[in-house]
Amino acid sequence: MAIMVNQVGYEAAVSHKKAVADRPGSYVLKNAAGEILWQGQAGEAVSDPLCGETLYPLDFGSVQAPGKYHLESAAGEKSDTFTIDRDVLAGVHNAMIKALYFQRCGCALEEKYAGPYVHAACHTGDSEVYGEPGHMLMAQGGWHDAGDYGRYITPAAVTIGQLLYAYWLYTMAFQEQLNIPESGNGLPDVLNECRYELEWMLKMQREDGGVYHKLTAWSHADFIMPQEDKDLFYAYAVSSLATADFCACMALAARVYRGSSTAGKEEKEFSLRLEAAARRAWKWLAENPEPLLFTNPQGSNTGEYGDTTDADERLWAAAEMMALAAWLKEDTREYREELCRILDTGLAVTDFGWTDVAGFAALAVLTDIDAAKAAGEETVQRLQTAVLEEADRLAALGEHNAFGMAMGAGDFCWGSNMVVTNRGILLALACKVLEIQEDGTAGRVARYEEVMQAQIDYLLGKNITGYSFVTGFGEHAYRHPHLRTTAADGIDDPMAGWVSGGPNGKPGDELAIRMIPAGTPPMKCYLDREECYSLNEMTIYWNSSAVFVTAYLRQKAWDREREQGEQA
Ligand code: 9MR
Ligand code: ZN
Repeated sequence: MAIMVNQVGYEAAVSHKKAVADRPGSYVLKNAAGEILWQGQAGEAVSDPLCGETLYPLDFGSVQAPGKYHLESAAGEKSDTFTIDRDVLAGVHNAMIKALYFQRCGCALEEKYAGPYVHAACHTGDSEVYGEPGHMLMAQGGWHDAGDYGRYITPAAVTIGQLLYAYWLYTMAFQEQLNIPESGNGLPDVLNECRYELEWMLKMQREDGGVYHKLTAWSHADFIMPQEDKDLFYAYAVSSLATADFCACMALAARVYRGSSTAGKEEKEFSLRLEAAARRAWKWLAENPEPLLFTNPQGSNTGEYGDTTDADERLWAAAEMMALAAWLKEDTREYREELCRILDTGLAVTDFGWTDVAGFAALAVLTDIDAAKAAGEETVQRLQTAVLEEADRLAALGEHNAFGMAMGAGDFCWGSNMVVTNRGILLALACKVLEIQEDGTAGRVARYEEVMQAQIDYLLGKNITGYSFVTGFGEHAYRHPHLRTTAADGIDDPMAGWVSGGPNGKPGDELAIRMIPAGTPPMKCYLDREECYSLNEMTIYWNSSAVFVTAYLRQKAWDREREQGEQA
């Protein structure tokens, strides 16, 4: 790919419209009729450490007219086509949420909602508590985690956390109906879809409050449809990781479902169930202060989602319990003490992945006035400082590569696309902090937003592979996710809206190891091959992370339009 663009497109009113080319010289922007709307020189050469090429940035931010365009070099090389329009991210944003519906387990997918991607109800049987033969658990439901059919608490909690915060902060971006079974019931569909997962999570809690780490078979199924997978599923050991994430997630959901402007009697009842579950989990955590981590039993190959510490999970739980208690005007002391105790150990509070969830504690405290009051000024300042320092570090990374993105060469790990979008979440939170501080430096917000835009541009095609990393979106969207249903359903195209894990500098599957020569620059370590689970799987939490960032960008574009309207 000689000219790399965001293949979905650029928001008309936003001035960050950038591409990258591999040749210097002059370029034009043409519409479908061949008319030239912009002409300019590529910027100075950048020796890019992420992909190992010398590249030349293009900036056509002055073009605002809606339309379908491509970029063209003097030698006649063309980019993929893309759109410039208002709310250009709407389609991909909604598809990334709707994709979760296709992961629903325990129910049939009907043509009305699923189009051609129908299947009969899957995994309808009871599961056995691992190590307790005959002790059965009725834990049907939830979303398949990824390309496999397992369901795991810690990534589930992160997915729900990202979606609920995105909804809570950028509600306008969640107004469209998604054609899921609950659509039209008065509740935003993102809350309907999340409820499907939350109902399953509730079933994973033991009577004493502890939460089973995961529900999977002993080994991953072959590439078969889910209803054909008849393996026995096990509920594996209770862990403090799962219990703390569960606690946080339930406390947050209790607040969001009850506090949502559309909440009716049913949502209130649901919220009370979530709250009770959160309290039981909290009690378990208090009674079990030692880390209870998780490792797979020998010989089992389903996901582990292991961790070396549960401090960040306990921190998130304390923050959400504190926020909930503050919202209910209850005593928050117990939660604040735990929050401060863990913060005092000096752990970082800027990540939003399943290994490190501490960033969610910062989200909880910094996005809610009552929670901030409960935390106290000192803690608020400490969290704000940490968030802004990290945002500055990320923004600075953008100055050292041709894509303007907050990535270093070492950041391209398994699921690197989540690193890309989770950094977008951190930058969004930093913008919120600046807004609260009423920091007059609008330039700082603009800089963070520019980097957020670069993260999304990358995801949608402005990268060295030339692929858009979201199925169904872009002229060259990847088409072969490591996803069992897609592999087995006999349909050519995968369903739209799945974010690929993306380039992985340390490939971890057989085919990728064989095909990618050692020393390949990290952004080039990608293959659009179904077999490559370490490069091209999809997961619920890679989608939710991207949804957060598209929600921010959509909402900001509207805010800007409104401000401009008011000024006019
Ligand atoms: O997303 C996970 C990635 O960060 C890890 O490096 C990898 C290996 O442990 O596991 C990934 O998670 C997989 C999970 O274990 C099972 N479901 C599919 C997930 C995505 O590949
Ligand atoms: Zn299933």
